[in-house]
Amino acid sequence: MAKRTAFITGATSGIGEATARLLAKSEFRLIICGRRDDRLKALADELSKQTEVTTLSFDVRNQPEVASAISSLPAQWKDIDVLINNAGNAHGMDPIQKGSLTDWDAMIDINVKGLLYVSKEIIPGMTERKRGHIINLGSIAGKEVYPNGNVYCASKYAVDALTQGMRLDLNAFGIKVTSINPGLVDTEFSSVRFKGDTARAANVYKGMTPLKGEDIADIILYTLQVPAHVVLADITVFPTAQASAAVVKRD
Ligand code: NDP
Ligand code: 8X3
Repeated sequence: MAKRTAFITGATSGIGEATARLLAKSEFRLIICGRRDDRLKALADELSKQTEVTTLSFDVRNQPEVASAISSLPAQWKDIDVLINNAGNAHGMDPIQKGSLTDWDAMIDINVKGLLYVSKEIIPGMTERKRGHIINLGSIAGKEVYPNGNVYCASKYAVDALTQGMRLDLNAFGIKVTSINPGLVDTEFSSVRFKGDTARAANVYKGMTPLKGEDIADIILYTLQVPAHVVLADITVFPTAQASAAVVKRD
């Protein structure tokens, strides 16, 4: 069977990188994306021993850059079967009265507008071909607001709304839309959120066993392998030690 083409944003670390590694071993050829070109190239070199891989380096915040990068794909890469909208981060964790405008802009621009800019380029091919699968990385933060989560939570609530909107609007075209909403996953996420403060980042996972990027990659692969008549619409996944956004059992 011909391999499906999967387009993964945020493939330079964490969940996106783990997903690229796992999909490369299965029935997928990959378009991997991120801003850190050195990491993209290294990952492409490694995974191209297993499948066909191409890279696209762009900032999801920059709409003309997104459009030009995706339209630069050669003909043999244009028919994208699977879009994994994974690029995103939290920036800061302050109470609303002390929040930074720069952090707020980053989260809205990357997590919400960036996801839209990428989707805008890829959805028309899917509607034309009347098939495709979009997987959006939401979060438990898009299902429950927690203290000091304010704008990050708002950005992930927006992702949840966009996922539902995509599912409704793309239903007529036979396109599957899935939302994956993890709790705590040990990636570069906390170190980005706390601006390189590695001690503060490590503290997020102290005394408990968090999920790994590979755990989410396993779920993504499963979601992509269910029969054509099945769609996993909305998945929330916690580490066993977590019961809600704010309730975590720690030793
Ligand atoms: P990482 O920080 O490890 O990875 C984030 C990825 O997003 C990187 O590959 C980064 O690539 C990319 N990215 C960030 N900003 C931009 C940008 N402006 N333009 C293009 N790419 C960008 O975090 P995770 O793997 O944990 O996060 C992946 C997704 O999972 C995010 O949407 C996050 O919100 C979500 N999530 C994470 C959870 C967690 O606890 N870790 C839990 C729930 C959801 P580069 O810097 O090279 O551009
Ligand atoms: C990341 C998980 O709990 O830090 O989306 O918001 S959390």
